[in-house]
Amino acid sequence: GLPAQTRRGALIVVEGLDRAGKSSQCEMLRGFLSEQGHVVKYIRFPDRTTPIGKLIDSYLRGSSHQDDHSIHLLFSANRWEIAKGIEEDIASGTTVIVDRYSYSGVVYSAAKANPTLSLDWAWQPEIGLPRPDICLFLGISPEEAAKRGGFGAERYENEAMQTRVRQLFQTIFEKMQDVAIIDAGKSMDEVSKEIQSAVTGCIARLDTCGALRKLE
Ligand code: Z5A
Ligand code: MG
Repeated sequence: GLPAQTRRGALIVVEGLDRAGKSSQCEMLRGFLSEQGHVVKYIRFPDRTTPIGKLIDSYLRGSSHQDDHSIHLLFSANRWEIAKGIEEDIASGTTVIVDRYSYSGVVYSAAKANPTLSLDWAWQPEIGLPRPDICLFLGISPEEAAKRGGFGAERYENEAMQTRVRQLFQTIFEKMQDVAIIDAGKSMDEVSKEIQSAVTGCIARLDTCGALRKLE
């Protein structure tokens, strides 16, 4: 007979402000979905392990300088080098959880207020990448974030940058589809429950909505 049709996996992106708990929540979501019988992979951007990722890592730690446009394109290239793998995983039934994605990409670059690096310019190299089935945005007030520790030593971890990042995230998510805005100022378990319910709804709807789409 015909081989059973493999149900595709879901592409789940977790975005948010610094110290909102993205990585903690990605781990918890991975556990939750695995228990439900899903095959799950957890990846994060930047992926600092590839040759391009090593350039990004050195830039973020302040060990090297890069032109604003150049580093922007490297962050995007870091997604493109893994995009095919994501598509193959999804097609073969694996659900992929992604910690930061194109939205961080455009927001942090545009927050630099470089006159030739608009949000619109920044979005162009993202076009054609796998489009998330759902994007969870973890919002947190500066006061709550501060309780989770001071700024780290990396390049973007300062007040001025974070304020612009906050505004820009709001700008892009206001008009976007398939976003769930999550109040990440609550306890770890409360946040996790909200994420689980948004993701469960998304996976239930996937049955009928066909193939993985692309960013446009
Ligand atoms: N960047 C870019 O410019 N362009 C791009 O295309 C991409 C990224 C993809 C590095 O990112 C930088 O790269 C980032 C954006 C830029 N710049 N900044 N700033 P990263 O992903 O490597 O950053 P990170 O090191 O993962 O830090 P983070 O994002 O700030 O953390 P998080 O993942 O959101 O939070 P966490 O590690 O899960 O939790 C932080 C702490 O809070 C930890 O002690 C937890 O135990 C605690 N926590 C978490 N949740 C809670 C709750 N609910 N209550 C109390 N405490 C909590
Ligand atoms: Mg993180």
